[in-house]
Amino acid sequence: MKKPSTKTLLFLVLILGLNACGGQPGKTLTSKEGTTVEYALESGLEDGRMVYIGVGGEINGQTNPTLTANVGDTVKITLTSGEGAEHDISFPDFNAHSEHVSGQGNSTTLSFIADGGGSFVYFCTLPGHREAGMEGKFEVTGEPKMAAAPPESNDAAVTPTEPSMVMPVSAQASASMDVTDIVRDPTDIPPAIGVREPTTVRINLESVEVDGQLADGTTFTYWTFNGQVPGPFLRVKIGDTLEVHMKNNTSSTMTHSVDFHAVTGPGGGATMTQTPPGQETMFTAKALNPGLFVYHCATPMVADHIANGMYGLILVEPEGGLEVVDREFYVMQGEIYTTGAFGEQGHQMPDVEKLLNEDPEYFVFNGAVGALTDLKPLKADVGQNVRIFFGVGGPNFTSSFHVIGEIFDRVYDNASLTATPLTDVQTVLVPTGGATMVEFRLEVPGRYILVDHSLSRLQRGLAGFLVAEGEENPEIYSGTPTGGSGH
Ligand SMILES: [Cu+2]
Repeated sequence: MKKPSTKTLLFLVLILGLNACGGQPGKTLTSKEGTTVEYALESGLEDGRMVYIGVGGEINGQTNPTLTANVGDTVKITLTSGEGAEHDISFPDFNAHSEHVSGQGNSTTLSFIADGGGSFVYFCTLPGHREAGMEGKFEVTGEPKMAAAPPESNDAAVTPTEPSMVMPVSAQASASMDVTDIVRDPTDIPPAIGVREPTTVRINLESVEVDGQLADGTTFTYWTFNGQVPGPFLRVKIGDTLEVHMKNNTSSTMTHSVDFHAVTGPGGGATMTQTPPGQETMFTAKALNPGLFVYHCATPMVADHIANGMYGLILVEPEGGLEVVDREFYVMQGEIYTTGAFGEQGHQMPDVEKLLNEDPEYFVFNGAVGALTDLKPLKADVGQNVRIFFGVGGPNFTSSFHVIGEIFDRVYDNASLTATPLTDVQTVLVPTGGATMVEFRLEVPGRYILVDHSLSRLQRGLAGFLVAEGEENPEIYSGTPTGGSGH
């Protein structure tokens, strides 16, 4: 964090001093008598974007209204959280930053002096919010703002994306946080449905923002469905009606929602589930197509919500259900974009710049480094038939899914459960927001490693173990171990 320069301090002292004694703000900073201009803004969602909406006066109802003032004016901004999510407003050229505000109807005010003319911007500094649309213009009429006026004049590196300006308040609480296990157990799958009449299935989702372990000594604030990554594995049958109840935990800072790829209708549910903290929404939809589908949060910036952990799979069983196997596993791949480099210790903040540049620090199965190796490896016995439901949350990277030392006997490519499966496949390509279903029989005991065969990602945390126990099978595999993957 930058230390304030002498000029900054002088500037602040001037403002504070003037305010304290009820003087005329701006008088000593400009040659012109200042007046006070007041604006009220409310945060909201509009056409899938996060925006500021003008309240009252000329800007009433306008989206990201252009705010105006004259040099020397005192500008007073009241920001209200219209939809309940956490926001702020910042005028970086004037070193003016509001407090964070959250909870529907709560407000914060910000006052500063427009100490120079020109065309400027204001925006929300919460990660991703500016990119999602919360940005407007601030026009000041009068003498151009001098280079000497802003305190950062001798440092050209100050930009709106400076980390210190996008650091949410929660970062300060990292030392005392509770760290939760956010890893979804790969065996956490509801039982098969098989043959039954279509019915209405209630689905309860709750978005929860939780500090979890990303890697050894490293934590991250995840945004989750039901507290873990991926979200719960949902299992319904073709013809069922989904009754989706979407709750957003009262402790959330963001609005969240859900888009089901299994749903037919605009938004896949996202248009009916934009849910502010502490509220609940609902929609129903009929499962028309069988398959294995991704669901994810679809609140702007969607990529940000996905990167932070908001994705899961829903299986729509075809008529008659799936063939019975001995073991089923649930695995999803995603990337995480942190301010610190891979392996950096302590609490990590999301990095929107890296997200937009598609430059992740971590690649993970089931939410965290070590999730499916040290913490919750897949386990089965030799002779068993294994099925893996594999999906990619992303948000940006496809997977070349491969199990080292195994061959997929059957691949339900692109998770199509009605097409004839591919047979005898080594590696399967899975798109972001897509899935696959693979099946194979375990013949030889040992440790098989789940990877994305874009293998640099192993170095960024992406690996899982499938441990097969049972009798050696020298007819199929034998020799003297020398090390290497799998042994
Ligand atoms: Cu979300």
